[in-house]
Amino acid sequence: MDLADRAEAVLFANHTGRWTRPSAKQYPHQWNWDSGFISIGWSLIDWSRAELEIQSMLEAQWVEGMLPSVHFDRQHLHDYFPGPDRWPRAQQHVRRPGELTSGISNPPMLPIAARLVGDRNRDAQERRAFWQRVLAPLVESLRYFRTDRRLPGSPLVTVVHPWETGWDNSPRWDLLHAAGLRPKRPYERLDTRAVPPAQRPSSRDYDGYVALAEILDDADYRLPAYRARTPFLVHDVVFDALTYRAMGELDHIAADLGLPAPFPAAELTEFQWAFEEYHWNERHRTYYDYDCVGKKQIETPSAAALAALGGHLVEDLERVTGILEEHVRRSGHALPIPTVPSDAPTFDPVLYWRGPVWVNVNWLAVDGLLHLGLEGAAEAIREQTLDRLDAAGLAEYFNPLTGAACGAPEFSWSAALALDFLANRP
Ligand code: 2M8
Repeated sequence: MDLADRAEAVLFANHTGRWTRPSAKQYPHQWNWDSGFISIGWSLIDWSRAELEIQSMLEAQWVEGMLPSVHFDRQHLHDYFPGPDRWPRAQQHVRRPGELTSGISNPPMLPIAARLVGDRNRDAQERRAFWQRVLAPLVESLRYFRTDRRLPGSPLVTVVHPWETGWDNSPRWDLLHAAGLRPKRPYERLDTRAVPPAQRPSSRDYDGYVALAEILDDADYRLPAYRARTPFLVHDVVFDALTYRAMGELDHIAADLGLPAPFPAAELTEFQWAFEEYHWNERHRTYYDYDCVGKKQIETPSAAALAALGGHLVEDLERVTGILEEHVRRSGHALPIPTVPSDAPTFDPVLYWRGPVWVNVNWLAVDGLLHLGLEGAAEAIREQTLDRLDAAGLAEYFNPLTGAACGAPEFSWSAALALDFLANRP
């Protein structure tokens, strides 16, 4: 079977009837940013499933507007840790009775996907009907960041948990280690049953994740109460960049429907200025995350600044080529882009978000480079990513030194984005 057929087969196999699991064994529920990427893949082969993917995620929305990171499947509550019992108060926030969710959000890929999925439907009536159905809840999901996730003096999103960023154990979040948090309730991990422990976060990481979830739940997910007790509050460069893009995409959808812009231009400009102020580092000439507790940038080498190009708010070509060249040089000129440059002391070729190649990171970088007109660089990354997938399979992530598949096999966003890469070849 060729790569496109294999990718389609993965999506069909992981589809539950309501949504698409990231992987059958390791991640048996619906994940928010995964569903964004996955719907982009579906839009190429079965448009109605792309719409269903987005609608199903919207069914997990909170009364405050938040779209949670995980939408649980009741049939698999014993197959994944942490389940909804670790987010008990979260269940009172869910708008639709009966839905079960986590208590944190995820990078807003869903509004971006809604734009791309809509654009792929050539029937203008169907496209508009879809956009009419999803626009209001998607706008609410971004407004939530403004109303419930802002710290005084900054319009950027305050992210409360490494799981919220999607880059769980990235060295970007190692500041959590210093806090030495331990959960109150004992717990048992399930993630190392199917994937080797050397490819998964450490016990110390999990202690921190579970303890932060407890603090969040005790605070009933309200930022002021959480802020008083947590060591972890960040402005994530990828999250902020995608939020900026998401606002613009929803403005585009609203304009198409003849509605006023939900996010006025002044708001986008204010966000862009703050992005520059908090994230740009003149000395290292790159974009870093910002630690809102320690009130300083987190100067950790990673591919985050490249993934952030998918947010379409970095326009300075000199900066972009500098960041890309530096990352590639530090990684022995190998492509696709690893999550951490291979010469960094924190680099580990198989350890999850601490070095391996991830398809979504490369997809975001390619999308951003194309937006800036840097076709040559974009095509090189796209072709190398497709070669990797073709040779090693549609796995969750890859060892950048050997090309070997790591993590869960038959991973949905790897399949979905492979389809998109193939469709976008010149
Ligand atoms: C991973 O995160 C979950 C927790 O949300 C986990 O490790 O169990 C991350 O790779 C995240 O980015 C992804 O959305 C999720 C599902 O694929 O798995």
